[in-house]
Amino acid sequence: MASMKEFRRVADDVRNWGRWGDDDELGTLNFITPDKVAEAASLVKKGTVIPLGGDFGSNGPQGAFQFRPNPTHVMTVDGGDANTLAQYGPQWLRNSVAHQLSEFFVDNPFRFNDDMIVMPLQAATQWDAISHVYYEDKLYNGFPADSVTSFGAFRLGIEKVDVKGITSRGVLLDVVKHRGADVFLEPGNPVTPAELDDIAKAQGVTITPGDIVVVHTGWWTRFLSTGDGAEPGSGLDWTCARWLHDHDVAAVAADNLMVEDPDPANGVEGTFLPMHMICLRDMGLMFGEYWDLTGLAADCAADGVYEFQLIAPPLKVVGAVGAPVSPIAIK
Ligand code: UVW
Repeated sequence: MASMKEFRRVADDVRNWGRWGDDDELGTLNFITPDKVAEAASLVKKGTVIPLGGDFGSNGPQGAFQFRPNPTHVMTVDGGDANTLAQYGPQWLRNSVAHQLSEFFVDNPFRFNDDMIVMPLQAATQWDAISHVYYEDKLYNGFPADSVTSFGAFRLGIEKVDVKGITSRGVLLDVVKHRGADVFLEPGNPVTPAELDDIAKAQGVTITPGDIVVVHTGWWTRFLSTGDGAEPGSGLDWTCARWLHDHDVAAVAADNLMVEDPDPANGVEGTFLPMHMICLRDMGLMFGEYWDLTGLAADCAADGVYEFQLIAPPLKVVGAVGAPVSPIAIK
Protein backbone atom coordinates (compact mmCIF):
# COMPACT_ATOMS: atom_id res chain seq x y z
CA MET A 1 0.00 0.00 0.00
CA ALA A 2 1.32 3.43 -0.95
CA SER A 3 1.54 6.37 1.42
CA MET A 4 -0.45 9.58 1.26
CA LYS A 5 2.84 11.34 0.58
CA GLU A 6 3.32 9.34 -2.64
CA PHE A 7 -0.30 9.98 -3.60
CA ARG A 8 0.15 13.73 -3.18
CA ARG A 9 3.37 13.71 -5.20
CA VAL A 10 1.61 12.05 -8.14
CA ALA A 11 -1.49 14.26 -7.78
CA ASP A 12 0.68 17.40 -7.80
CA ASP A 13 2.69 16.22 -10.83
CA VAL A 14 -0.31 15.37 -13.02
CA ARG A 15 -2.73 18.12 -12.02
CA ASN A 16 -4.05 19.89 -15.12
CA TRP A 17 -5.79 22.79 -13.40
CA GLY A 18 -5.48 25.95 -15.47
CA ARG A 19 -3.78 24.10 -18.35
CA TRP A 20 -6.69 24.83 -20.71
CA GLY A 21 -7.89 27.97 -18.94
CA ASP A 22 -9.50 28.74 -15.61
CA ASP A 23 -13.01 28.05 -16.94
CA ASP A 24 -12.16 24.77 -18.65
CA GLU A 25 -14.71 22.00 -18.08
CA LEU A 26 -13.40 19.44 -20.59
CA GLY A 27 -10.13 18.37 -18.99
CA THR A 28 -8.13 15.88 -21.02
CA LEU A 29 -10.82 15.75 -23.73
CA ASN A 30 -8.96 18.89 -24.90
CA PHE A 31 -6.38 16.49 -26.35
CA ILE A 32 -8.97 15.50 -28.97
CA THR A 33 -8.29 17.97 -31.78
CA PRO A 34 -9.95 18.14 -35.21
CA ASP A 35 -6.87 16.36 -36.64
CA LYS A 36 -7.35 13.61 -34.07
CA VAL A 37 -11.00 13.16 -35.03
CA ALA A 38 -9.99 12.94 -38.71
CA GLU A 39 -7.25 10.41 -37.84
CA ALA A 40 -9.81 8.31 -35.98
CA ALA A 41 -12.16 8.32 -38.98
CA SER A 42 -9.29 7.20 -41.24
CA LEU A 43 -8.98 4.00 -39.18
CA VAL A 44 -12.23 2.68 -40.62
CA LYS A 45 -11.11 0.09 -43.20
CA LYS A 46 -13.43 -2.93 -43.01
CA GLY A 47 -16.71 -1.24 -42.21
CA THR A 48 -17.13 -3.43 -39.13
CA VAL A 49 -19.25 -1.93 -36.34
CA ILE A 50 -18.65 -3.42 -32.89
CA PRO A 51 -21.12 -2.42 -30.14
CA LEU A 52 -19.53 -1.88 -26.73
CA GLY A 53 -22.66 -1.13 -24.72
CA GLY A 54 -24.32 -3.46 -22.24
CA ASP A 55 -28.06 -3.88 -21.82
CA PHE A 56 -29.97 -1.42 -19.62
CA GLY A 57 -32.36 -3.86 -18.00
CA SER A 58 -33.39 -5.51 -14.77
CA ASN A 59 -30.54 -8.03 -15.03
CA GLY A 60 -27.81 -5.39 -15.14
CA PRO A 61 -24.71 -5.30 -12.97
CA GLN A 62 -26.16 -3.06 -10.26
CA GLY A 63 -28.49 -5.48 -8.52
CA ALA A 64 -25.80 -6.13 -5.94
CA PHE A 65 -25.54 -2.49 -4.84
CA GLN A 66 -28.66 -1.18 -3.18
CA PHE A 67 -27.72 2.47 -3.60
CA ARG A 68 -27.60 1.85 -7.36
CA PRO A 69 -30.45 -0.38 -8.44
CA ASN A 70 -30.84 -1.73 -11.92
CA PRO A 71 -33.09 0.21 -14.31
CA THR A 72 -36.84 -0.06 -13.82
CA HIS A 73 -38.66 0.03 -17.13
CA VAL A 74 -42.34 0.97 -17.10
CA MET A 75 -44.82 1.11 -19.98
CA THR A 76 -46.85 4.33 -19.93
CA VAL A 77 -48.99 3.62 -22.98
CA ASP A 78 -49.50 0.19 -24.47
CA GLY A 79 -51.85 -2.01 -26.43
CA GLY A 80 -54.03 -2.65 -23.39
CA ASP A 81 -54.73 1.09 -23.12
CA ALA A 82 -55.49 1.26 -26.81
CA ASN A 83 -57.99 -1.56 -26.69
CA THR A 84 -59.68 -0.41 -23.50
CA LEU A 85 -59.81 3.25 -24.37
CA ALA A 86 -60.91 2.72 -27.94
CA GLN A 87 -63.77 0.64 -26.61
CA TYR A 88 -64.82 2.60 -23.53
CA GLY A 89 -62.86 5.84 -23.42
CA PRO A 90 -65.13 8.49 -24.79
CA GLN A 91 -68.06 7.33 -22.73
CA TRP A 92 -66.65 7.29 -19.23
CA LEU A 93 -63.09 8.57 -19.01
CA ARG A 94 -63.84 12.26 -19.19
CA ASN A 95 -61.37 14.95 -17.93
CA SER A 96 -58.43 12.57 -17.58
CA VAL A 97 -55.19 11.60 -19.26
CA ALA A 98 -56.96 8.47 -20.36
CA HIS A 99 -59.59 10.60 -22.07
CA GLN A 100 -56.84 12.48 -23.90
CA LEU A 101 -55.39 9.18 -25.06
CA SER A 102 -58.77 7.86 -26.04
CA GLU A 103 -59.06 10.62 -28.59
CA PHE A 104 -56.05 9.18 -30.42
CA PHE A 105 -57.57 5.75 -30.47
CA VAL A 106 -61.19 6.24 -31.43
CA ASP A 107 -62.35 6.07 -35.02
CA ASN A 108 -58.90 5.68 -36.55
CA PRO A 109 -56.32 2.91 -36.87
CA PHE A 110 -53.39 4.86 -35.35
CA ARG A 111 -51.87 3.26 -32.24
CA PHE A 112 -48.66 3.86 -30.21
CA ASN A 113 -46.70 2.58 -27.23
CA ASP A 114 -44.69 4.77 -24.81
CA ASP A 115 -42.40 3.95 -21.94
CA MET A 116 -40.06 5.36 -19.32
CA ILE A 117 -37.20 4.20 -17.16
CA VAL A 118 -36.07 5.01 -13.65
CA MET A 119 -32.39 4.32 -13.16
CA PRO A 120 -29.18 5.59 -11.60
CA LEU A 121 -27.08 7.23 -14.30
CA GLN A 122 -24.31 4.88 -13.18
CA ALA A 123 -26.47 1.79 -13.79
CA ALA A 124 -24.62 0.11 -16.65
CA THR A 125 -22.33 1.15 -19.53
CA GLN A 126 -21.48 4.72 -18.61
CA TRP A 127 -19.13 7.66 -18.57
CA ASP A 128 -18.17 9.17 -15.23
CA ALA A 129 -18.21 12.95 -15.72
CA ILE A 130 -15.20 14.62 -14.16
CA SER A 131 -17.51 16.04 -11.50
CA HIS A 132 -18.23 12.47 -10.28
CA VAL A 133 -15.34 12.33 -7.78
CA TYR A 134 -13.56 15.02 -5.76
CA TYR A 135 -11.68 15.45 -2.53
CA GLU A 136 -10.76 18.16 -0.08
CA ASP A 137 -13.67 20.32 -1.27
CA LYS A 138 -12.34 20.82 -4.77
CA LEU A 139 -13.44 19.47 -8.13
CA TYR A 140 -11.33 19.49 -11.30
CA ASN A 141 -9.80 22.85 -12.17
CA GLY A 142 -10.29 24.04 -8.59
CA PHE A 143 -14.04 24.44 -8.88
CA PRO A 144 -15.59 24.32 -5.38
CA ALA A 145 -17.31 21.12 -4.30
CA ASP A 146 -20.56 23.02 -3.90
CA SER A 147 -20.68 23.60 -7.68
CA VAL A 148 -22.51 20.28 -7.50
CA THR A 149 -25.72 20.56 -5.48
CA SER A 150 -28.94 18.62 -5.20
CA PHE A 151 -30.01 20.56 -8.31
CA GLY A 152 -27.13 19.03 -10.27
CA ALA A 153 -23.65 19.94 -11.44
CA PHE A 154 -23.38 23.65 -12.26
CA ARG A 155 -19.80 22.93 -13.28
CA LEU A 156 -18.39 19.90 -15.10
CA GLY A 157 -21.78 18.34 -15.87
CA ILE A 158 -21.77 15.55 -18.41
CA GLU A 159 -23.68 17.67 -20.93
CA LYS A 160 -20.62 19.90 -21.37
CA VAL A 161 -18.62 17.21 -23.15
CA ASP A 162 -20.87 17.03 -26.19
CA VAL A 163 -18.60 19.46 -28.04
CA LYS A 164 -16.09 16.60 -28.20
CA GLY A 165 -18.50 13.94 -29.37
CA ILE A 166 -17.06 11.96 -27.66
CA THR A 167 -15.14 10.49 -30.56
CA SER A 168 -11.44 9.78 -31.07
CA ARG A 169 -8.96 7.04 -31.86
CA GLY A 170 -9.63 4.14 -29.53
CA VAL A 171 -6.89 1.69 -28.60
CA LEU A 172 -7.70 -1.62 -26.96
CA LEU A 173 -5.15 -2.94 -24.46
CA ASP A 174 -6.08 -6.57 -23.96
CA VAL A 175 -4.79 -7.62 -20.54
CA VAL A 176 -6.73 -10.90 -20.63
CA LYS A 177 -4.98 -12.03 -23.79
CA HIS A 178 -1.60 -10.74 -22.68
CA ARG A 179 -1.75 -12.62 -19.38
CA GLY A 180 -3.13 -15.73 -21.03
CA ALA A 181 -6.05 -15.56 -18.61
CA ASP A 182 -9.03 -17.70 -19.44
CA VAL A 183 -11.84 -15.13 -19.39
CA PHE A 184 -11.23 -12.75 -16.55
CA LEU A 185 -8.45 -11.24 -14.41
CA GLU A 186 -8.67 -12.59 -10.90
CA PRO A 187 -8.51 -9.89 -8.18
CA GLY A 188 -5.23 -9.16 -6.47
CA ASN A 189 -2.94 -8.45 -9.38
CA PRO A 190 -3.57 -4.94 -10.72
CA VAL A 191 -2.34 -3.84 -14.12
CA THR A 192 0.79 -1.72 -13.77
CA PRO A 193 2.08 1.02 -16.08
CA ALA A 194 4.92 -1.28 -17.19
CA GLU A 195 2.39 -3.94 -18.13
CA LEU A 196 0.41 -1.41 -20.20
CA ASP A 197 3.64 -0.63 -22.09
CA ASP A 198 4.33 -4.35 -22.59
CA ILE A 199 0.82 -4.96 -23.90
CA ALA A 200 1.00 -2.05 -26.33
CA LYS A 201 4.35 -3.31 -27.58
CA ALA A 202 3.14 -6.90 -27.95
CA GLN A 203 0.09 -5.66 -29.85
CA GLY A 204 2.24 -3.42 -32.10
CA VAL A 205 0.33 -0.29 -31.16
CA THR A 206 1.52 3.11 -29.90
CA ILE A 207 -0.51 5.36 -27.63
CA THR A 208 -0.64 8.90 -29.01
CA PRO A 209 -2.08 12.15 -27.62
CA GLY A 210 -5.87 12.28 -27.63
CA ASP A 211 -6.36 8.50 -27.67
CA ILE A 212 -9.07 6.87 -25.63
CA VAL A 213 -7.51 3.83 -24.01
CA VAL A 214 -9.85 0.87 -23.59
CA VAL A 215 -8.73 -1.85 -21.17
CA HIS A 216 -10.00 -5.42 -21.45
CA THR A 217 -10.07 -7.20 -18.08
CA GLY A 218 -12.77 -9.76 -18.95
CA TRP A 219 -15.05 -8.65 -16.11
CA TRP A 220 -18.08 -8.00 -18.32
CA THR A 221 -17.70 -11.31 -20.15
CA ARG A 222 -17.61 -13.08 -16.83
CA PHE A 223 -20.63 -11.11 -15.57
CA LEU A 224 -22.63 -12.15 -18.64
CA SER A 225 -22.10 -15.79 -17.70
CA THR A 226 -22.49 -15.55 -13.89
CA GLY A 227 -24.85 -12.57 -13.48
CA ASP A 228 -22.85 -11.63 -10.38
CA GLY A 229 -22.43 -7.86 -10.42
CA ALA A 230 -20.71 -7.82 -7.04
CA GLU A 231 -17.79 -10.01 -8.06
CA PRO A 232 -14.58 -8.02 -7.67
CA GLY A 233 -12.11 -8.12 -10.48
CA SER A 234 -8.76 -6.64 -11.14
CA GLY A 235 -8.19 -3.35 -12.89
CA LEU A 236 -5.56 -0.67 -13.30
CA ASP A 237 -3.15 0.02 -10.50
CA TRP A 238 -3.61 3.58 -9.20
CA THR A 239 -0.12 4.45 -10.46
CA CYS A 240 -1.47 4.18 -14.02
CA ALA A 241 -2.75 7.72 -13.46
CA ARG A 242 0.75 8.99 -14.23
CA TRP A 243 0.99 6.73 -17.30
CA LEU A 244 -2.28 8.18 -18.66
CA HIS A 245 -0.94 11.66 -17.98
CA ASP A 246 2.42 11.02 -19.63
CA HIS A 247 0.71 9.69 -22.78
CA ASP A 248 -1.74 12.63 -23.01
CA VAL A 249 -4.63 10.16 -23.03
CA ALA A 250 -8.05 11.82 -23.48
CA ALA A 251 -10.08 9.25 -21.49
CA VAL A 252 -9.90 5.67 -20.27
CA ALA A 253 -12.59 2.98 -20.30
CA ALA A 254 -12.76 -0.61 -19.12
CA ASP A 255 -15.17 -3.52 -18.94
CA ASN A 256 -15.19 -3.65 -15.14
CA LEU A 257 -16.87 -1.83 -12.27
CA MET A 258 -14.36 0.91 -11.60
CA VAL A 259 -11.54 0.85 -14.19
CA GLU A 260 -9.07 0.71 -11.30
CA ASP A 261 -8.38 -2.17 -8.96
CA PRO A 262 -10.63 -1.55 -5.92
CA ASP A 263 -8.60 -3.62 -3.42
CA PRO A 264 -7.41 -1.21 -0.68
CA ALA A 265 -4.31 -3.37 -0.26
CA ASN A 266 -3.17 -2.19 -3.70
CA GLY A 267 -4.17 1.42 -3.13
CA VAL A 268 -3.15 4.35 -0.99
CA GLU A 269 -3.43 4.42 2.79
CA GLY A 270 -6.46 6.34 4.02
CA THR A 271 -8.15 6.59 0.61
CA PHE A 272 -10.65 4.72 -1.52
CA LEU A 273 -10.27 4.58 -5.32
CA PRO A 274 -7.15 6.77 -5.45
CA MET A 275 -6.97 6.57 -9.25
CA HIS A 276 -10.48 8.04 -9.48
CA MET A 277 -9.37 10.82 -7.15
CA ILE A 278 -6.34 11.74 -9.22
CA CYS A 279 -7.72 11.17 -12.72
CA LEU A 280 -11.13 12.76 -12.36
CA ARG A 281 -10.31 15.56 -9.94
CA ASP A 282 -6.68 16.42 -10.62
CA MET A 283 -6.30 15.51 -14.30
CA GLY A 284 -9.86 16.04 -15.51
CA LEU A 285 -9.87 12.61 -17.18
CA MET A 286 -13.15 10.74 -17.58
CA PHE A 287 -13.68 7.05 -16.87
CA GLY A 288 -15.86 4.73 -18.93
CA GLU A 289 -17.13 1.79 -16.88
CA TYR A 290 -19.00 -1.46 -17.59
CA TRP A 291 -18.14 -1.42 -21.30
CA ASP A 292 -18.69 -4.74 -23.04
CA LEU A 293 -15.36 -5.45 -24.71
CA THR A 294 -16.01 -9.12 -25.50
CA GLY A 295 -16.64 -8.64 -29.22
CA LEU A 296 -13.98 -5.98 -29.66
CA ALA A 297 -11.30 -8.16 -28.03
CA ALA A 298 -12.24 -11.07 -30.30
CA ASP A 299 -12.15 -8.90 -33.42
CA CYS A 300 -8.77 -7.36 -32.49
CA ALA A 301 -7.28 -10.78 -31.74
CA ALA A 302 -8.52 -12.04 -35.12
CA ASP A 303 -7.15 -9.25 -37.31
CA GLY A 304 -4.29 -8.05 -35.11
CA VAL A 305 -5.53 -4.43 -35.33
CA TYR A 306 -5.99 -2.80 -31.93
CA GLU A 307 -6.90 0.73 -33.06
CA PHE A 308 -10.29 1.93 -34.27
CA GLN A 309 -12.64 4.85 -34.51
CA LEU A 310 -14.43 5.10 -31.17
CA ILE A 311 -17.76 6.92 -30.98
CA ALA A 312 -19.17 7.27 -27.47
CA PRO A 313 -21.39 10.30 -26.83
CA PRO A 314 -23.01 10.20 -23.38
CA LEU A 315 -26.69 10.96 -23.00
CA LYS A 316 -26.82 14.75 -22.58
CA VAL A 317 -28.40 14.84 -19.14
CA VAL A 318 -28.11 18.43 -17.93
CA GLY A 319 -26.17 18.74 -14.67
CA ALA A 320 -25.47 15.01 -14.41
CA VAL A 321 -22.25 13.63 -12.97
CA GLY A 322 -22.32 10.64 -15.28
CA ALA A 323 -24.43 9.28 -18.07
CA PRO A 324 -25.27 6.10 -19.92
CA VAL A 325 -23.60 5.52 -23.27
CA SER A 326 -23.79 2.91 -26.01
CA PRO A 327 -20.30 3.20 -27.47
CA ILE A 328 -19.31 1.73 -30.82
CA ALA A 329 -15.94 0.84 -32.26
CA ILE A 330 -15.65 1.00 -36.05
CA LYS A 331 -12.81 -0.73 -37.88
C1 UVW B 1 -17.48 5.66 -7.67
O1 UVW B 1 -16.50 6.23 -7.99
C2 UVW B 1 -18.11 5.86 -6.35
O2 UVW B 1 -18.10 4.85 -8.48
P1 UVW B 1 -17.81 4.49 -10.02
O3 UVW B 1 -17.27 3.11 -10.02
O4 UVW B 1 -19.14 4.63 -10.69
O5 UVW B 1 -16.86 5.45 -10.63
